[in-house]
Amino acid sequence: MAQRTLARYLTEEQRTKGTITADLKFLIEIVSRACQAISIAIGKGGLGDVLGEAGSDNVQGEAQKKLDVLSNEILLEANEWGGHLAAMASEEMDLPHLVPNRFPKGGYLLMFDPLDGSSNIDVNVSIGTIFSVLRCPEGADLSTPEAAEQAFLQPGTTQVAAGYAVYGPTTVLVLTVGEGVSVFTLDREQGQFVLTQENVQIPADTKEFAINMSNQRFWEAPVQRYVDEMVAGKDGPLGKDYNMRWVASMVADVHRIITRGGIFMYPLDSKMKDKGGKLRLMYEANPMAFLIEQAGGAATTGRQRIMDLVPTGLHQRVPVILGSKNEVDRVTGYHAE
Ligand code: AHM
Ligand code: MG
Repeated sequence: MAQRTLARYLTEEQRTKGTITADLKFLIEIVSRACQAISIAIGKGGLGDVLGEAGSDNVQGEAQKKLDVLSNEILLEANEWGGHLAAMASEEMDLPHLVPNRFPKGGYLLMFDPLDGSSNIDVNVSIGTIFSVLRCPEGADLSTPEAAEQAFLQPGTTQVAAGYAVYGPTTVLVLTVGEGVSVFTLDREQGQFVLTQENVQIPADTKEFAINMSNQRFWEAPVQRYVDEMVAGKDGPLGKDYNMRWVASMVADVHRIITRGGIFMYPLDSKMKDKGGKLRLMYEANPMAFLIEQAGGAATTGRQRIMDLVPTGLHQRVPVILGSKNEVDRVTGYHAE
């Protein structure tokens, strides 16, 4: 059987399921091309002028790395001319980026975290790109970037596609268009993403958890209880030994869960309570929740399904608990008690 490149896969899906429009297909292909370009830039490492600080801060007051800025530019430039988008929004930009007037406009909105896992860039650990696609509402005001923000504030359930790329030992692209989850691996010789796994299913049970343990003293009681129970292992109430992993790149931690199950938590904690959490709803939590649910897992804030949240701001932060269904249900249940 012929290799199923991403382009071929999308065309076949378009023909058989009708869920993918020509514009959405084009959009996903363009994003994948941008991810290839980012992968090449990252691969230069110390040989290119790509590592280190950019000398600027993003809207959330975080220092931007050169690769954060470069990845953002690559995604913007790749996507703005094609006629498939109404606007884009990014972790690295305060306000939405409108499609310049000299280019045609389309019906989709694209959001991204251009380079997730910034603290891992300079130490040669896996990092990635996360993206989410929405339909632009009819009659949305796109006259100014300020006005355009409103069009993006839709719950995660309205996403038409979501995915991430992980730049690790291999570069993979993981995608959902709402019909399950597929994994593509970058064939560097061909310069193409090739389908390597379809219908990904996350096991409902797991013995592996991911959380930044250094925040333990700041967590709420339900998370304290759950982690205590896991750490107690075979002798505790859960009756099994657990293993812990924390890459500190959400893309890499989520990819491990997509591959072999597990639970990932960046819960609410007392030191960031006023911010709402650490991770961003629109371009981190929602796309990952969509992928995880499409692979049979669950994603909540501890109190609510992530994709049901009605957003109030482009850069809104939320607590995130996602992964193997039975474990996510357990800790979400502890919050309800
Ligand atoms: P970033 O988008 O600025 O890279 O921040 C998000 C990252 C996630 O990828 C990761 O799960 C988390 O922050 C790690 O946080 P910590 O450094 O507290 O462990
Ligand atoms: Mg991020």
